[in-house]
Amino acid sequence: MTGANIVVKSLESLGVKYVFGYTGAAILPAIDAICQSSITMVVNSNEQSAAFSAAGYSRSSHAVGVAVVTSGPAITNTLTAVADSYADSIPLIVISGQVPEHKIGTDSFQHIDVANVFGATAKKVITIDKIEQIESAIKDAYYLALSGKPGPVVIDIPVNLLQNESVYHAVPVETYRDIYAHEIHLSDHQCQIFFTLLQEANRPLLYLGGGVNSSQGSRAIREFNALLNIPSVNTLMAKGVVDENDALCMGLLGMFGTPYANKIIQSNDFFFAIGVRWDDRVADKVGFAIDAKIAYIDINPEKVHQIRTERSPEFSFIGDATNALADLTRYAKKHAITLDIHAWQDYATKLKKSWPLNYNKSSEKLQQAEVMEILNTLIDEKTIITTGVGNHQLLAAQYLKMKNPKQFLTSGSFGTMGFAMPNAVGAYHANQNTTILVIDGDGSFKMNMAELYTIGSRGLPIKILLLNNQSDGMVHNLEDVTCKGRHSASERIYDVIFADLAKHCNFTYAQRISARDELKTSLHTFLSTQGSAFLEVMTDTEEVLYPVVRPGTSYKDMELGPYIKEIQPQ
Ligand SMILES: Cc1ncc(C[n+]2csc(CCOP(=O)(O)OP(=O)(O)O)c2C)c(N)n1
Ligand SMILES: [Mg+2]
Repeated sequence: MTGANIVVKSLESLGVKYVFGYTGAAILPAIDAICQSSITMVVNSNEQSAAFSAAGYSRSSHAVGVAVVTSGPAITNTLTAVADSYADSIPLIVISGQVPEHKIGTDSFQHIDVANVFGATAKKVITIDKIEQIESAIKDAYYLALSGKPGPVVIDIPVNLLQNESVYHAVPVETYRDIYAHEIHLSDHQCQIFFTLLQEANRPLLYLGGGVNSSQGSRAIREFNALLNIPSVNTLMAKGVVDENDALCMGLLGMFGTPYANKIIQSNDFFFAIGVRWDDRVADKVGFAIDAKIAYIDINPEKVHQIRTERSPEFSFIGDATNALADLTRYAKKHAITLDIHAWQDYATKLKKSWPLNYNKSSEKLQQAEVMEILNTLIDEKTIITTGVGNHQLLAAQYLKMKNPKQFLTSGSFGTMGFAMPNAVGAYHANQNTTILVIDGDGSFKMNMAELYTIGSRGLPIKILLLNNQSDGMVHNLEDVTCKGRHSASERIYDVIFADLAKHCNFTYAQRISARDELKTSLHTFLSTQGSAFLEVMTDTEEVLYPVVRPGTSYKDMELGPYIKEIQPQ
């Protein structure tokens, strides 16, 4: 069998149903074989989008998304999506065709040294130099990508090896899976130390991260907290890990976190961080003077060592957060552990009610925040959301209360504009009976606008909500503060009706609106359209995103803006 067919057989044995990619000479044998197999190839409009679609498949499921691209500019096009996945710990496989082996090192057409270029952005780069390696490399890459701190694996295969003949050994995939299947648990002694610290605390707070953003992780934290009812804050990567409608869930923490999350962190005395990497947009603001004891669980040894050095946690554990939480829950049940923190729970509940999000309600122009507020009442609890990067992203994170894990897909660490549409394509293929809703800004949308073609031409029933403030709003806001209001390169003076592009790309529903009285009904029609739908909402260029905790300042310096105020809860 050819190397190309070994690639296909290996992917099929791993249960891969879709690959996302783009063709070219060096990958052609593999793509030819894929298109004759049980695997469906989804052709994106460029390779960054293909890799993002594969990542969206992983972000919204338990499987690993696969992208297949050719050499040179094609594989370098995936670099941003690979780096994005690495930064957010997302499993991903990118397979690239390479120039034939005899041309490597000859300054050949479309050659790039993949191992060197991707060395710092991938969890692993595998350069295939023997056809016999292909089967084991692909099967191992799948489980390596998922294991420990998940991440992207790039497999580079010279085209002559895809064309040559070899033997497919059909090694059971479990052989590779089991390599990574070791479990580490908390001992009873460690559980006892943890609960002694927790019971000494009066104001404990959970700090939840992407490491628990899975069905098992979410179940584990919910079972743990069903016993203890500890207020929580979460990172962007952990939206929906606990039900955000819950009175004790304070939601997004950080530079643009909710008022109540950024307030509660100022008075906790036991900070239990789970599956987080202490992003500077969250943790720098805590500073080293946080007046709380710290407990930390994470699977990434490097991160735990860093935090042990920098923050001297009273308790820390390197291991899978799901297992550790299950151990703690078992111990708590066995020893009938309860917490006497009623005053703190009441404080948290009241804080959430007293400091609601708010925005400029007297403007004639629609506000992005207002769209989010209405949208939150219209989306069903299974809807999967992808976002761009900017004000619309953070407003979505603040206003949309997610009930379940893996529902809010966003570029957390890397902040990559252009993320939303291609990730939605991947999320759709992994969740075909679920509403997939893209929330994009006009700047972010433009970056991978060609995915309108992918979605429209394939008739994918994806809903795209474009919040068009005719600017790079987040930067526009920053310029008001740091550039004396000079708006350099952040306004879109030339108006294109993006909804018309969607119409031309065969969308079932495509509208632009700017009037308040159209908003609710348009959102409703848009969301209930059977096929692909595009709603462009024109919003206020001058809208400012609040709250904000500016770089170099701390949570006590949070600026709430002119509209967020304390109210008397009913
Ligand atoms: C690929 C990339 N380029 C540039 C940036 C810097 N950046 C962050 S937010 C932003 C503005 C985003 O504009 P838009 O998508 O319209 O969102 P808005 O803030 O207007 O809601 C820019 C330019 C980035 N994050 N990613
Ligand atoms: Mg914008």
